[in-house]
Amino acid sequence: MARRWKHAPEGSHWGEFGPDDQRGRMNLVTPARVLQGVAEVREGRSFVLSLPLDVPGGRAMNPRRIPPQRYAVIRDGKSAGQQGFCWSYQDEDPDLTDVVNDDVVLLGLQYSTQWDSLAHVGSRFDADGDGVAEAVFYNGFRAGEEIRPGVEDPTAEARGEPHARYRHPEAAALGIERLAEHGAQGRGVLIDLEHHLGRTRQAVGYEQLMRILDADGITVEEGDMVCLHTGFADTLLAMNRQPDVARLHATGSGLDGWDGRLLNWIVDSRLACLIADNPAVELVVPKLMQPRATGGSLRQPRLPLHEHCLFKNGIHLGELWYLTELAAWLRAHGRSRFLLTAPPLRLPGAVGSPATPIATV
Ligand code: UVW
Repeated sequence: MARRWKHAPEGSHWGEFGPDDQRGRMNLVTPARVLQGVAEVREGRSFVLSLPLDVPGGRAMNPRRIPPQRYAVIRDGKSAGQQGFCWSYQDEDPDLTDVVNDDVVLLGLQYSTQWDSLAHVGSRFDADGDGVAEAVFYNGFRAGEEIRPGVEDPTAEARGEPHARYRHPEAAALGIERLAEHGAQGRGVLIDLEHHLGRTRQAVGYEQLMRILDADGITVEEGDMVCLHTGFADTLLAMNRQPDVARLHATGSGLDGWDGRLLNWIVDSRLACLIADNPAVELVVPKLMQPRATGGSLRQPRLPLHEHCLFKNGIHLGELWYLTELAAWLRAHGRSRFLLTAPPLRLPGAVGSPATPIATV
């Protein structure tokens, strides 16, 4: 396939794994790196790194995202648990003893513990050099072409289902199934920001991160799946599905996406992906934004780390993971590495996915 860009964005590495690559830096998690992860398994003990998927609770934390709504499958007027076994819509066989439960869920795929695919955040960028900025994603895949918006259903809002306005949104490129097909298994490395910084909200830049890595004797190597523990998810979980948004806005650190040295380190360290127990890995604080007025309009991302990772460098982001128990165990045992197994749903075209990641030590 011809290259789909003439200009790559500044600071990007489009084409690093080939012009058609859709896996990004997860390519660095090779079989040899998986074996390094397996070598970290010494106790056979596992930690689940997911929140219950109905946390945070409600829509206060992010009104765009809907909590799971589960429905029982009703067949022939019988609810789940009352139904017998049948393969089709034919009558059930009264001589069979099985009773069956099925259910259906409507769930924002990025409501709780999640992966962001490379189709989640792109940028308005003039990739083909014709002077017109278009919505473009990693490796030049375009919205409206490879990444399709789905079919508009203008009646959705009137029906009280605003989330259904665009039916079957489809990412024909860069969908989350690309990560699932990799397996998302490798060596995890946990950086315990909370241990050093507490749970007060602060933006962590390059200098501070390097001090923490030095203090804890951590080296991030090529292909590592890097997890940042801030304590945010633990505070959220304790709120028991009634999130106190004002308190959460004051809780937990995040990376400073405006720190160029930090962004360079993310690329130069050759880490494979970045994961945090907070909502965005980076700290989204308006006062950190440094608007450049261009003809009266702002030309900058709201989420600079998302732009740098997902759009420019093919680095998947994991958010709202639950890392507290793992962090405590690793510290008590003088360790920071583990085997991480974290496949997303193999749901073709999805731009994000819930996950139930497992750390094994
Ligand atoms: C946005 O809200 C854009 O995304 P995320 O969940 O990745 O922080």
